[in-house]
Amino acid sequence: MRPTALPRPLAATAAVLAAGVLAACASGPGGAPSAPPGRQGAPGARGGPAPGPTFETRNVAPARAEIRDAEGRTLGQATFTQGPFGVLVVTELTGLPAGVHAMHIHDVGRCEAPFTTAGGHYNPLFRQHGMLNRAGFHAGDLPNFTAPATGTARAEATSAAFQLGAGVGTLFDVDGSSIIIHSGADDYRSDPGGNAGTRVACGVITRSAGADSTGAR
Ligand SMILES: [Cu+2]
Repeated sequence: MRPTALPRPLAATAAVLAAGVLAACASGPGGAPSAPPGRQGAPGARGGPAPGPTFETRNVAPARAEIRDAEGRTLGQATFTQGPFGVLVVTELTGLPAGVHAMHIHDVGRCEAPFTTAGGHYNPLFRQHGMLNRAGFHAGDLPNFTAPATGTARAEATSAAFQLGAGVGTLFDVDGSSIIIHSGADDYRSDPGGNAGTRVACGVITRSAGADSTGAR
């Protein structure tokens, strides 16, 4: 299916909007967001028109991936929800080695250990890897997250660089897409993989039950 136009966020640099749960959140007394004096925004900005939605959400079903390690054990799942400004990705995993792990969307929806069948990072615009790379980034780039020594790792991120609907950046192109967890952290710079180590777990991204299988909206 051919896109009719390049969605604006795919050309933007600020695609990954939010990092994992362990990211610090600057806040002032009482938990209110703090801002330096005089930096609260341009005069008249408050109350101005909000930017319109970028993505169609009507009839765009959520998606999920069951994430398994190389021995076939299920570690958890990721869910994908299309919002008007990007996709919310929520991942919950147990049994990962403690520490910081990279997480990416990979190009092919096939997860046969050692997961090379998933291909490289999802990169429909042929960029280099990394949010900190001036020649970047891959649409499939996502923030690192931290797994605790015991218990469940939960990561939340949003991205406007891919979408669940039809068009440029759809996760449901002809060969599908997968989500991969790596043994180490992404350095956000090194092309093509972020120096993130081996692929420790993988899940094929599928539309949730009852969804329109064509991706049409
Ligand atoms: Cu990866």
